[in-house]
Amino acid sequence: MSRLCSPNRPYTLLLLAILQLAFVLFLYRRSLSGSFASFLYEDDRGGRWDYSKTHDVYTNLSSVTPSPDRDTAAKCPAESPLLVGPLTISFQKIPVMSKIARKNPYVQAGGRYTPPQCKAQYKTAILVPHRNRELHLRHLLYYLHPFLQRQQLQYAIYVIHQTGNRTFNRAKLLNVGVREALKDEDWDCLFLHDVDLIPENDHNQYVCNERYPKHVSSAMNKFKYRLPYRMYFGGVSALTPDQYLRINGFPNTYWGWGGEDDDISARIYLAGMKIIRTPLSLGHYKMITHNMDVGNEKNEKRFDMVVKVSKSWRSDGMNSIDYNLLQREEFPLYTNITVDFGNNPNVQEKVN
Ligand code: BGN
Repeated sequence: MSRLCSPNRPYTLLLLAILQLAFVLFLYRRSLSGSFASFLYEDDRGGRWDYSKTHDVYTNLSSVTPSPDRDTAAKCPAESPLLVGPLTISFQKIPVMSKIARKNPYVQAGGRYTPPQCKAQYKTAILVPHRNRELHLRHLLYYLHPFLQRQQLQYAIYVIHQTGNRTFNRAKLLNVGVREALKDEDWDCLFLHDVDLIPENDHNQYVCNERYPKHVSSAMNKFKYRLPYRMYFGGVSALTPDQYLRINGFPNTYWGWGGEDDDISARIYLAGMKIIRTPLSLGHYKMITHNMDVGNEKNEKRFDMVVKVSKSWRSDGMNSIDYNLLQREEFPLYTNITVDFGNNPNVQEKVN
């Protein structure tokens, strides 16, 4: 048995593949009346990118100057002329917040931005669940602000911070972020973004697909720039507020690592939609390597929970969320939303 479990054994891989297949079939059996769950790739627009030739993430931004009359400025073009393609990304130096703010002079309090030279055609809110990852957050802000400005979007970055020592709950933090962000602005698109993932190509537009929820981080270096499995929906995803509400948001009951993204993926099909993905050539992301977080241990209940999603999704989500908002602060580079999910690490929430 121990030989079988060795990760190098071909039997183990075969067994994992069979388990994966059984899991996916089981998960989607109700929603798809027998047919196999499928997803779509967004139009590639012929892109084959050479990631060996990269550009500085701040390229072209010094040429951006405010239009003399903002009210009469023309609409921004459908594709920004500022885009450069693959970006140079390194995690060796950790930029300090004041330096990032200096490099992004047009970013306003709360991490908000409106293009100074043209009228944005699109409004995107970026929501980042967070706890104890300050260094990762600095990397993310350093890369994401210029990335989004080159796309000529109106945007804001929200960091939703879980206080206290209860087990981390990524999906519930995102529900909180969505509810709070929609109080500020009628956002066209919600980007749900892990703090440790940096986009590698600025043609990966941070806009939603009008028909389907989009999985954006389709090619992460951690998974050798491929999907780890067919229905993967983790990392970075994008939904319109309407799509988000159609799936009743994300589950509130996944405490700890894993499974919540599989629950969300299943919700999309259960609500009668499909997943659309950023093409692999464009959806390149670099992950900042790190150890498992303390307070975000693997959720041992996740397998049991995921198979019950067809029963739980209508009652566990945006319509059942309950939280104690402690603070909303407008920092120079982001809006910080601090939320308290309780303080007892030994008490797990009951799963319906
Ligand atoms: C999967 C996890 C995901 C995670 C990916 C990538 C589970 C639940 C299985 C029912 N899913 O295995 O949550 O994003 O790995 O790391 O563990």
